[in-house]
Amino acid sequence: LMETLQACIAHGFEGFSARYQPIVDAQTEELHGCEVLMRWSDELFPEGVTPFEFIPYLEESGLIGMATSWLMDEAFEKAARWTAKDPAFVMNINLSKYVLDDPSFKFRIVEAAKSHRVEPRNIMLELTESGMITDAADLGGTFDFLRSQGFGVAFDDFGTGYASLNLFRVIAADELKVDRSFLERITYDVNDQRIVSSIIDLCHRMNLSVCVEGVETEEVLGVVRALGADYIQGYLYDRPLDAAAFEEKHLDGR
Ligand code: G
Ligand code: G
Ligand code: G
Ligand code: MN
Ligand code: NA
Repeated sequence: LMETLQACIAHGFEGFSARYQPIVDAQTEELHGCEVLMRWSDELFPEGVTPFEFIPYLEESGLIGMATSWLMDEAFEKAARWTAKDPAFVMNINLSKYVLDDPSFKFRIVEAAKSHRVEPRNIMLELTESGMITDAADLGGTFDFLRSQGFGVAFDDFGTGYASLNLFRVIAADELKVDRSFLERITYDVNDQRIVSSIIDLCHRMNLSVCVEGVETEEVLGVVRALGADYIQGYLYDRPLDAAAFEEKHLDGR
């Protein structure tokens, strides 16, 4: 796997692609933006390789920075087009903690936005909670810089890792994404409802908006909406789509 990944990257990111999943406003169900997700396929692995399998390889080998940089160019070009149609459109992109180990990567983000003529306020940088445990204080400085440039910052997969509430003290953020595991029993488990409700209240008190991920049914939508979620992402609206399909289905007529 590692060798094939390396070869594909050396050949201009062969087999790499971007998928875009809509994020909607919880109250109006109108389009708010999207999350861009990396995909990779190769004929040597006919069953497909999920990001859960190949991203750790990219991280361990130090190739994640190059791959993320490639994805940014791919995605920011689309973001420029989509924000022209809808100025409030926000594109979320995932940053592994490892890409930020490279102190120059933050400048690459600024440069990518400039060269594609995307306003930083239309970009939300997602950092997975598990990536924040070790160097939260260092990351705080990096994210302060990115926020000072106008980018939004989101805590991703919240609730699954080992991060403590200290996170809220050392990293200033704009959004929190509740991990989809909290939705599995949310329609009947009062405990899970209270947890999600409390996360939402905490965020609102700290001036963060809340995106709930993994909403698959109207029933779950009803519950998370009642609990006060701001944004919804999930198969109820759509799966991650290629750019052309996303644009046609979700931005047509804008
Ligand atoms: O798209 P999917 O749900 O299968 O993604 C699985 C995991 O891979 C998610 O945790 C997601 O955050 C991660 N992922 C997808 N694209 C990227 C990316 O470009 N960079 C990083 N670091 N993680 C990504
Ligand atoms: O308006 P301001 O920039 O302060 O808000 C930042 C984010 O925090 C907004 O995206 C908004 O969704 C969220 N927010 C803050 N307080 C509340 C609240 O009481 N209710 C809701 N629904 N969202 C809030
Ligand atoms: O970056 P993050 O770990 O949040 O990645 C989101 C992942 O969740 C994506 O890989 C996407 O494919 C997946 N996903 C998005 N919506 C749903 C959903 O409604 N159900 C399930 N099972 N997965 C989802
Ligand atoms: Mn994410
Ligand atoms: Na997540």
